[in-house]
Amino acid sequence: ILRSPQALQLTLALIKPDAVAHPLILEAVHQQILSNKFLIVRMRELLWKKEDCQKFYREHEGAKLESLDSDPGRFFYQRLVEFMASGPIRAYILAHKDAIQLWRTVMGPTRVFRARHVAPESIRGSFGLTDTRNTTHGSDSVVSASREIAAFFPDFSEQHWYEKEEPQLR
Ligand code: RTP
Ligand code: MG
Repeated sequence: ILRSPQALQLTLALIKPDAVAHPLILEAVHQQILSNKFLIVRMRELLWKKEDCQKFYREHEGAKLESLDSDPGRFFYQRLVEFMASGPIRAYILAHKDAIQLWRTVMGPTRVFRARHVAPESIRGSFGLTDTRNTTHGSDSVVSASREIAAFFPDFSEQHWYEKEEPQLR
């Protein structure tokens, strides 16, 4: 296998508490990862601390915590943080050609009614409950993928992985 970011891009995928809580849905999402031929580079299950969750989404959205109350675009922020810290989540580092875009396509649109309408076979179209409880997360760019991977896997070195580690399908 040719090992380079061009051939094999990395992304961070999360399975959110709504899906981890339901064994059949958790298994179905995991099967989507396998059937789309992602390499599972790392995987862990954890209960997210609320502070880490706030930090993750604050950086992600580029919004300051203090300004959230006055920003109507962020009305769901508090709800999202409470939800993401409400139960176990599963984090993956996934590798594939164009992994970031592929995983977002496999997830489907963020909003549940849109997902059911335009991508009923997608993960969110199949299992999404609400716009907040929408089963999965995926990085949206190379820059956010690096930051998000570091947030969940602080010991992981991209460079080491590309140069030294044998890819394994797990
Ligand atoms: P994600 O970051 O989770 O992969 O999804 P995304 O890019 O498609 O969505 P984004 O706009 O970045 O929003 C991040 C997460 O916020 C929750 N959300 N809730 N109206 C709502 O209640 C609402 N809108 C967004 C979702 O859980 C979304 O995944
Ligand atoms: Mg996003």
